[in-house]
Amino acid sequence: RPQEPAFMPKGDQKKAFAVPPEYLSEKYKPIGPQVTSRFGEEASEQIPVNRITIPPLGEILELPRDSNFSLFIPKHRKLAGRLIDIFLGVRNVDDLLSVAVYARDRVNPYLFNYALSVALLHRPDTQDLDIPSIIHSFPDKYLDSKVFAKAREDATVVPEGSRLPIEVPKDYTASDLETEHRLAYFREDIGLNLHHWHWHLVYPFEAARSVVAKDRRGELFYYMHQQVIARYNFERLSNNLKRVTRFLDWDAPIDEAYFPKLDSLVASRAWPARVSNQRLQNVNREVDGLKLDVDDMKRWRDRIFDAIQSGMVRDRSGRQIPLTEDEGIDILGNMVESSILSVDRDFYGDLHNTGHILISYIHDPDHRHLESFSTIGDSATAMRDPIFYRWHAFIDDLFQKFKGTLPRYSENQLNNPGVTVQSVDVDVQGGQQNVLQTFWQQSDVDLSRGMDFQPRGSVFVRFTHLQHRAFTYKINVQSNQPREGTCRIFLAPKTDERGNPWLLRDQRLMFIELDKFKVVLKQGQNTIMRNSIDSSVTIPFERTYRDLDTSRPQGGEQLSQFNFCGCGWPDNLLIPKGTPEGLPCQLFVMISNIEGDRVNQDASGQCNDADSYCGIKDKLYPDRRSMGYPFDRLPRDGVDTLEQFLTSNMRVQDVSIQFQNRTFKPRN
Ligand code: CUO
Repeated sequence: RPQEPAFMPKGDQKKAFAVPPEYLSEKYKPIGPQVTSRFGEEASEQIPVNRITIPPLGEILELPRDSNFSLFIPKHRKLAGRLIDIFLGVRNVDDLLSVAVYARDRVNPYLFNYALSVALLHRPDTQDLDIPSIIHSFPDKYLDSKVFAKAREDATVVPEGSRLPIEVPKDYTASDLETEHRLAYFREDIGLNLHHWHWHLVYPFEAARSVVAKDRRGELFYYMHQQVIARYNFERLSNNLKRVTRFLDWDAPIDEAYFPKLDSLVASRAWPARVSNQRLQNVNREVDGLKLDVDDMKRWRDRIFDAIQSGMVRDRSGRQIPLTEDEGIDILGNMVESSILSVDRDFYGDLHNTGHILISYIHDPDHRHLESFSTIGDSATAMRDPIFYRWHAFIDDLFQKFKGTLPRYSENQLNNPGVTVQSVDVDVQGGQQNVLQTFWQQSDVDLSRGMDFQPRGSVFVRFTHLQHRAFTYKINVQSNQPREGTCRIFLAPKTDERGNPWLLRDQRLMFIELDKFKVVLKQGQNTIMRNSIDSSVTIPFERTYRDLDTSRPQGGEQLSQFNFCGCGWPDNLLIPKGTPEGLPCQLFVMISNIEGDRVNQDASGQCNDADSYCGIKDKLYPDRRSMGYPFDRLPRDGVDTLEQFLTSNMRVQDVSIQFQNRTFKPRN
């Protein structure tokens, strides 16, 4: 802190910018030469920065450098929008470099990083630029605050090469007295939080329309977060906890407490905690330009319920728009979140975002204690707090109420005549068939980018996360003619929290997507083999923690889409934890009819490998069906159980997830 300039590639610490003296911020101008030589003397290469007329930064500078920054706060969003416009508006990459260098030391670092990331993601001429992962820029949002003092000490005292990784204990935010702490390994998983940050970076709810209006973004907001809740509930059942309860009564005390034990290196403050039994309060914080009442949220909620019930929403001009089978969920997603695509943001409000804000200021709603927001107020940290899941369970239930009004899929809409899935098995590496295996694994991440060390050099932190053994699906399919199809794979617990068999109307909400891919079938017998690592839901571990991947090519196209490519469920959480005795589960496989699936486009290129939750950059969502199909709607009449739901192109296999309480040391 301050971090290195954002363009500086990893491992190239010998480069420095040759900055025009007037670009230095006011406090550094008098000592300009010393500051520029700070990096300059060690540099083998000077990168020239052109002198251009810098667009006025104006109100962007109103957010102090040492403040926290949140996209949920409209004032902060507006400032980010201004800076993004500036970054998008300059003529070429050289000018972008100039304005970025100029802004870097003047603008709030979080705001700067966010705006530059969005600009690099959307400028046609920066598609081949690589920017640091947020875990490297702001490791303080992802790691126990104790680590940083140790890291600084190590960097000063221990020569590079002799430094040992600093180990973060697996349980550092609470003890087992707190039952919710059983889920900490999931909520605080670094890859999970990186995925969430990237998802919201790729799908901002407010920016230029060309940036926001991505294909089916409202529906994807619903689906990605629905899967978060399904996966969280799966983890809860793995830990002998019942499904998460919706946060419904906004006047009642909130049972869940959360003490994040994160320090903001930028704001030099600890992230606020929430004790048990706090209640939502009206927020009135001049400093953030916020005046929001709990009653506002209640009005918006009631209007949204009315819209769902009547199947109609009204736009700003009072026109009635039907919530159709195909597009209703997209309209509703944008309305509930809300994004600028909402049909009427004044009338339907900003329900989901306001929930994040009110909860995040519960400890200091009128700023009398001069405290900032808590972790749920920032998409990089929101998933750490148990209340996040209660809030999103409520949001998801709104969407499910709407889905409950849609016609059920008929047998005809589900079947794929001529296709029979005969068997499904899972071969687990070095294990028993149909027994998935999970365990703890340790990995190392380099902190040196996000901290200002003298002398410099890598400092590694070792953290513990859930992992599973790689496995392969083996699916036998009979087809009466050559054809294509889409193979959809889901997993759910076999029984509810009491050990009772599910009604499908409940179990359908527990199905987590594991994979989805196109298959080409020949006439007769086919065997489909598919590796877990190729899942359409996940990105590989190396991409989540990018700098661990030493094999990646230096330059060229592969680097280009990092910010988009950073979106994807972390591979290490593909399979829920399970239990030591083996959690009984049902693996569901379906080969759907390609005629209802196909989207006509060329989806080849980079970052098309985690499309289920993230879509594909600059392309249509690659599956025409409703997201979550075939479990996104209530089962047809007369169908109570999964078995009754099955048509010949579907198959269910009993599997179990066995958790081994062992910790494996780092792979490198
Ligand atoms: Cu992702 Cu509430 O939307 O956090």
